[in-house]
Amino acid sequence: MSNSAIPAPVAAGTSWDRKDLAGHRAANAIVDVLHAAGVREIYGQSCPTAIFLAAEAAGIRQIGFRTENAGVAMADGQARISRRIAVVTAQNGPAAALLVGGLAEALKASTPVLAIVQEVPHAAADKNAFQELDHHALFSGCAKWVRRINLAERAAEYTDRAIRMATSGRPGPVVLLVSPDVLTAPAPRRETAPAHRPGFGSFPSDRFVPAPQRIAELADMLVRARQPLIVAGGGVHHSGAYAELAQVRDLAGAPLATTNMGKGAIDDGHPLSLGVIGNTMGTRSPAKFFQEYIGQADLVVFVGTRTNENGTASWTLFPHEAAYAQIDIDPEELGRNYPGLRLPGDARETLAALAQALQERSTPELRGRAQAFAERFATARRRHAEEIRPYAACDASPIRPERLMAELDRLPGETTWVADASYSSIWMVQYLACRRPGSRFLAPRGIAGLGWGFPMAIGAKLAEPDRAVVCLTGDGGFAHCWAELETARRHDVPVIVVVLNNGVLGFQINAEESRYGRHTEVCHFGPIDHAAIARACGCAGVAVETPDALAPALQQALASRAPFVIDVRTDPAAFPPITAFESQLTAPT
Ligand SMILES: Cc1ncc(C[n+]2csc(CCOP(=O)(O)OP(=O)(O)O)c2C)c(N)n1
Ligand SMILES: [Mg+2]
Repeated sequence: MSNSAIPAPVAAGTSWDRKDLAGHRAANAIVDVLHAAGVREIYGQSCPTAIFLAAEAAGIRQIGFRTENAGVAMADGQARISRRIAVVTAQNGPAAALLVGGLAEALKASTPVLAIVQEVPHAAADKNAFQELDHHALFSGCAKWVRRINLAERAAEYTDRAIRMATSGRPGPVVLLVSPDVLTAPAPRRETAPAHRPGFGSFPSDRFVPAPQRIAELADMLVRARQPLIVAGGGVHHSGAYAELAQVRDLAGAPLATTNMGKGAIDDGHPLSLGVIGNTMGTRSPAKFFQEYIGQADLVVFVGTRTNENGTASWTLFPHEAAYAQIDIDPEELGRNYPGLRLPGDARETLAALAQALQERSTPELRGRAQAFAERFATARRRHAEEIRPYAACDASPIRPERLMAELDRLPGETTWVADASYSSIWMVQYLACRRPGSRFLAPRGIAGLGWGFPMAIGAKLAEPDRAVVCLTGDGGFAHCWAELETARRHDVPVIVVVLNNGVLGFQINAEESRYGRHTEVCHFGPIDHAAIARACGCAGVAVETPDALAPALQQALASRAPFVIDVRTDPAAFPPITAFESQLTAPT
């Protein structure tokens, strides 16, 4: 073989060459579409730089996170609250890899997040360029859709498509891969605004309903049922189906419960509310005394829930003999674990149609059964109140989490609650009451990764700056993301962080004790002063050792203009009412 048959190595040029950004480039084209989708913040670390230079010029603010895994959680929190697409960016390689966990959360929680990830320049591709990685393979398991923009002329088109993919059908995260050479290449100016309808960037983008006979069939099933139960999941929040859900409850005289993700969809004080059900119905849980009703239900209607392990107590909670129906925007979820009547559709519109069908069938007798249920549930509520009282009023130090929750539950005004994974999210959904349907209680319960609660709270506060945002987190989870205190201060995002500082990986201990009767050494931490960490980052912070100091600390936090950390010394022996941990219960301290 002669030398002439071997291709000469191609000089890749260098990525350090000065780029010309004058005129309209692909980066501008992408930013124009983001702007048309209502994006006003992008979570990034100045990379891909051409995007941020274009974004700045378009009035889009960059929120500079400290770590990419926190950045994607911030975008997720913002999307959940605003019900709009949120955008995060990352450099190629290690930074891109740090997006994986957060995108997986968004995939499981059905949140539309757009990740724009830098690629190495085309001329250097597949040559082991610095930090080159196969991003398609990296994101294939944690995103709904992944594409590379190869031509500057198509940058706007791909961005538009990415947003539509994220916000249509079952919402979810999408990834756009783009190299700096494409971003800085000239791109035609498109008239983006007129091409986009007003709802562009918000979700759900299409509110479709099941065929009318399926609706009629469900209405008939509800009328016929002796002991119906409706279980609402996070899809009810995504759809904004609060009023319609309540209307169906009233017309059918049917009790309502929610999953963890559905918390906030129903008024916990309503006589037909059973609260959050699933794997946390043990001693001192508000739903413990509703178990009898749930165990005898003859019809279970799921709305916007993926019927996952925790929400169904490992698929043991609902009776085998009951009839089932499921409303979900994703037909693939229908009948996954509970085959029954399939109702593919948007929760709000489907429930509205169901309400209409029930109106035609409603009788005074049907509406009257609500009264009988309500009396039965009132007894259950009284029994719970008696059971929880000594804990909610407990004056001991270290502080019982139930006492902390009782203090938080008294906070005045509208609050967006956010909790980290682990016990914080269970304390939150079990012991903070929803008084207005549509109140939000966010938690990274898509795949329950530690350390995502606090950054989600930052995103939630940016979505609704005028509303108080309080984040509950364990000390283990908070250690994943302390660094973002500086981000919150720098960008003036005054969230309140309540650390349940029990000095241990609580859940880990109880899980190990349940399974093996003992636990390992690393579940215990050395002492940490979280208030000092807050102050070191320019935030405010106080330590709380005794229950009487909780209310003043909360008042101080609410009045603070800076992010505020309340480091609460909590009882390491306390754990929330996870049914599987009942065997570890001891007498109150
Ligand atoms: C990223 C990640 N790592 C590990 C876990 C496993 N895990 C779940 S809960 C938990 C303990 C959390 O401790 P802490 O945040 O202090 O909360 P506590 O249970 O003590 O209230 C661990 C290690 C996880 N869910 N996510
Ligand atoms: Mg802990």
